[in-house]
Amino acid sequence: MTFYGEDSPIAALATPSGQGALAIVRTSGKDAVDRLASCFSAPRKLRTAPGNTVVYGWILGKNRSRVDETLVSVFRAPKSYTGEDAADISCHGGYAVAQAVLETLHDAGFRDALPGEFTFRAFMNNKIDLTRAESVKEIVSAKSGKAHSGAIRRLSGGLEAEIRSIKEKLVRVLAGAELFLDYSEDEYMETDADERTGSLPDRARAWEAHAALQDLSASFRIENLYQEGAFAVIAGRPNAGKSSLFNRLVKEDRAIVTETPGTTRDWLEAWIAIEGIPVRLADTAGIRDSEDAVEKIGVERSLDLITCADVLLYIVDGTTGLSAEDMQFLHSGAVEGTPLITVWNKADIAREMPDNSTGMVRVSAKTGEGIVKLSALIAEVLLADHGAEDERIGVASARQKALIDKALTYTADALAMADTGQALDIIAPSLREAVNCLGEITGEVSTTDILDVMFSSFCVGK
Ligand SMILES: Nc1nc2c(ncn2[C@@H]2O[C@H](COP(=O)(O)OP(=O)(O)OP(=O)(O)O)[C@@H](O)[C@H]2O)c(=O)[nH]1
Ligand SMILES: [Mg+2]
Repeated sequence: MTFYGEDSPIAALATPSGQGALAIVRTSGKDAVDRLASCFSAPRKLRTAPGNTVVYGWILGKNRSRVDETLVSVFRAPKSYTGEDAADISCHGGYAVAQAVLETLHDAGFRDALPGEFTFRAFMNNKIDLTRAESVKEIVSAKSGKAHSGAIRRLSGGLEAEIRSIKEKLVRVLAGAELFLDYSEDEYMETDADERTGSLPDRARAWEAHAALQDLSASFRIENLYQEGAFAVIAGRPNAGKSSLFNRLVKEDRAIVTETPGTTRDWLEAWIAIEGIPVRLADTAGIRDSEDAVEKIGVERSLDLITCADVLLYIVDGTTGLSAEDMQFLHSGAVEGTPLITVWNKADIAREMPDNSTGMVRVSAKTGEGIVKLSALIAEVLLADHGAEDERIGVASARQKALIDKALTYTADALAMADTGQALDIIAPSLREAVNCLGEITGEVSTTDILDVMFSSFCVGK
């Protein structure tokens, strides 16, 4: 059975399998370079290659048959991604070639890397902390520029530094409290009542840590929005122009558009980016009472989708204006609780919008008029009251968020106890728990179970 946490030589295809100019097979581990040399056309050159150099040669298979012509980048411990001796084999792209190289490596004593095992080793060898390890996964899966830049900030150590600084504050408060405890127990049995039960020394610093934790906790919603994206649903009466708007936003003729009301039955979806936010956009069947069995099911699906939406784009046909059915729907339970943008469509031929039209935007799916404004409004609604600050440090993984919230609760508990004059020996354990939670985020405090779960969600080769 293979498991994380040993240094045996491992290999994996680090690039997607499929046709391409090049593929990279990554190796790492004890004797990785020597083992690779045993199936390489220039073994001595490879074996003696210093770190950060590139060696040209052929990978040789059974009976020294040529498998592929390659360039091998050699890295020497501890100056490699994993902290071990490592080699990246740059071979020709294509499924068969990479597979043949991997099989040759198996014969030379390499085993397949587990998901995330290279990054796991980097963590174990103190090359990176856990926030940076997680950012590697986030970079690989980033769907938009904003998600990518947030992950890059974490990879550069921004989040690690912030967590360490909060932790340091709490440790100092805790140290002050412990000192006070020892001091009063040993020598000050006679301290006055207020000091003994008394307020936490250095309480202002604990409040600073509390505020910083609150900021980090709040950052999750936005970082997660850029990382995972949001769901936007286009809905409205038949013929309002939903499919036309969908096509306009997707910039492709995806949905069928006709002048016959009830054209869309099955809903359609596509990913688009709105101001850096990945958005899954759905076009749905027009909502109306219908006798048609198929259309009825379509309408039910539209209503189901609305309940999962992060934002609802309700399309109104601007040539007819808000109908009684529109009004009834917009004030019904179906919409309640879902952020709503009302889109006054067909601006090229429509009448004026009503006076009271806040949260309403005038567009033409046909000419593109108002689409920029609509996109801005969608971003505004999704970001809610959080501005999109470009340089902020944020939390993007649910694991980090849960630990920050735990640390926040413990800190708040400690502060509340201090407020009510509880004894320091009752307050101190809460602070210690908060410090432990923060240590778990960066990986100073970690159990193998957590690590296994975390790294197994990586892709192989990372
Ligand atoms: N002039 C004008 N016509 C539009 C505009 N948007 C849609 N239309 C027309 O309105 C008709 C209905 O458009 P669709 O996009 O199919 O409307 P829908 O809301 O998807 O309709 P259903 O799928 O039947 O619910 C078509 O004839 C479109 O060409 C617009 O901005 N301006
Ligand atoms: Mg349609």
